[in-house]
Amino acid sequence: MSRDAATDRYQHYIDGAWTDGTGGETFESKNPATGDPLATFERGTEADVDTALEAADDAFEEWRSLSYIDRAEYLWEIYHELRDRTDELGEIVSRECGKEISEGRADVIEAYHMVEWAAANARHPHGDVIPSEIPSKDAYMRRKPRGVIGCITPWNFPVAIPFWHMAIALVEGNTVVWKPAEQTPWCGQIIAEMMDDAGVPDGVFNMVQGFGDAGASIVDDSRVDTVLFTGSAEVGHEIAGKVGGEPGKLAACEMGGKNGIIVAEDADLDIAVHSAVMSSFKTTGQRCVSSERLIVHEDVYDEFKVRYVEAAENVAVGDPLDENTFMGPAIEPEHVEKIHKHNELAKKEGAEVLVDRADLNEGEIPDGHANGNWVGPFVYEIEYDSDRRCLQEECFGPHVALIEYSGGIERALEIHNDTHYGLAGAIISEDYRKIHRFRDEAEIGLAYANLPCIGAEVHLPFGGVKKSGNGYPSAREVIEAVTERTAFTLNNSSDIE
Ligand code: TXE
Repeated sequence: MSRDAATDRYQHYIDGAWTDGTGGETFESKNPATGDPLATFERGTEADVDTALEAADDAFEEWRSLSYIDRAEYLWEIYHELRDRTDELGEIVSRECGKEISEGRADVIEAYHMVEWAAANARHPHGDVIPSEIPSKDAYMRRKPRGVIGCITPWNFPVAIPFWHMAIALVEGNTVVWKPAEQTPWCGQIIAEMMDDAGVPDGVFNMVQGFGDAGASIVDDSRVDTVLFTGSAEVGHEIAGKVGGEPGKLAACEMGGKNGIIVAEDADLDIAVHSAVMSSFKTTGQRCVSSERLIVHEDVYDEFKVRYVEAAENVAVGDPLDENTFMGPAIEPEHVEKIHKHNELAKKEGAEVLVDRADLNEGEIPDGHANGNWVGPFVYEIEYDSDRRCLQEECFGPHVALIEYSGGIERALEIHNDTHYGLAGAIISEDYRKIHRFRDEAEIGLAYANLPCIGAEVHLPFGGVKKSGNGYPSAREVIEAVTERTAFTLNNSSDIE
């Protein structure tokens, strides 16, 4: 049973069993749109992580000895479950992390795309046959699982990102200890129930609920062979630093960005406004690929500004369960405070405010939702200056700067690349030469042209450069982080060398 009926707490899932933690402490998951508690969860400790790691370590040899196809069978079960329950789970995502309902469903859809890709991959060749320098020799590369994978995930894609981490890791023959984000333990609970229902063997998948201290216990343990992390740059850099000092251990960390969209002088402004609105306000700006800098050529600046401002004034903020809502609440009260601080910082640094719905307009908060974490669009124009913190620091909210540029694509790229981050960016242009220069010279891992800068396809790499990424914990590139490579050479002749 997943919930202790006597205490009404949801438990950890360790070694194939639902279990109370050792610490005796609990925490609540809350609905960001109402502030209402949703459920109570055990708070994991170092001792709970230790038990989970022991189970994962013990289960590894047997799990790795199964064929890829047999391991994938468990994931096919989960794939069908995710597909069949998309509407129900999408609503849970929406209720627990405040995403618009369509985005809640999209989170589940992305999860089953990942599971499908990972499970189908079991039927693909694993490794490379490589011609040897000597004709009588065969040479090839084989992949092997690394062992125990520690997965630490954020709240903003509470179903998709865990599967981005875990689906490939499991099919490749690794075992997993996962800590969901403390803001979205209910989604964690449901994923653990699916693993249990699918009959994943004991110890192969383990979930410990809790906070950063439980995450740190996973990172610090020598039984963990790879850490997969998605979250803040602060924590990601700390993890990469710690793991970097341990030979044989790997960390793949995907962090945030200060993403930009370039609107060139030849842009189709319908595409430009649509892309900018989608990239800055969907999921309340709380995506690692959300765009907070719009870099617009002087020839189209005034028209773009008028149209974008009008769109931002009209973005429908409201109950995430209402299909007409474009933008729901922020994740938690502390995050609303953080967003306000970023808005204030921009003002202090000379921003000309164009839209300030941060406190929302009279009557915008839906009935019965007064205690939600509400915050609306904040748009400003500002002269570009590299030293302005508001143009460098990620807000992770509906906070957007308009920057006018003159000159060619070189100037736009110079501004675009002038941040410590390097996750995602887009160009809106009808000129393929500018688009190709952007593709080649933008210092980012995810580049979009004539599209909102928000898409992810699981069979493409997903990750960043500079401060945004250190390895790829997401989508297909996870294979590199969860497998070892053996270069094998066989002598087919009887010659002795
Ligand atoms: O992230 P954290 P938070 C960014 C965004 C946001 C900020 C903070 O800027 O405002 O991060 O979000 C676990 N060792 N992104 O607080 O703290 C933690 O329990 C090991 C970008 O949610 O990094 C959670 O499970 N683990 C991002 C996970 O790390 C630790 C999505 C992420 O938490 C830990 C989310 C530690 N010392 C936030 N401390 C994106 N790329 O989309 C915390 N954790």
